[in-house]
Amino acid sequence: MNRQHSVSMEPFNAYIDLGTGRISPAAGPLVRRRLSDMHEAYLEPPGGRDDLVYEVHNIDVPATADNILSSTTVLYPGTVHDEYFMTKGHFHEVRGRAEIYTGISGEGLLLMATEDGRYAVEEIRPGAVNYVPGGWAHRSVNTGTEPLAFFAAYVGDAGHDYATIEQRGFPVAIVKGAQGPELRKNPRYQA
Ligand code: M6P
Ligand code: ZN
Repeated sequence: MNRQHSVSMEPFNAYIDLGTGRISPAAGPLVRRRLSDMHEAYLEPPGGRDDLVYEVHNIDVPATADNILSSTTVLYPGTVHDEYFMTKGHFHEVRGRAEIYTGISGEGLLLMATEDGRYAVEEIRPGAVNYVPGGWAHRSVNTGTEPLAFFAAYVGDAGHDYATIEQRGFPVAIVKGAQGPELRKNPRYQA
């Protein structure tokens, strides 16, 4: 068979600064999230603070199943009370869509959870590749003292479902303990 696929895009490169995780020149929209964009995500509200928590540097391609969307996230170090700075976290709207992360700089944890309340935690660090299967919500957490940067890639039609996490939360939070990061049950979690 001699099937031809219609070619609609040209190949291109993007460049990640392996020190900072930023993509330059910008290859797509930059998303910045502050504490005021996600105050309900923390176990205890951050009060009047409005720190910049993270930036997402996107590589812009059409959000279709033919494409792979990708971005770097630069998550700054800090805490809200004893809870480490983290991303909002989301399920994919198309629940079966998977995602891959790979660490660039800094150190942190990837918290994942299913809708029926299972959870998993894996480290994010340079050289680690995190595989997030379909059906697992994902949130990254900076447990270090430097910015945490990682690259993420996922099927283009996955979509971000933030509402489910905003309503139910994650089963656990990651907090700063005497010996390092600890898991704490989220009393507001709704399975
Ligand atoms: C990763 C990917 C992105 C996501 C970003 C920030 O780079 O999963 O899709 O946007 O982290 O996380 P969130 O969208 O949950 O704020
Ligand atoms: Zn995702």
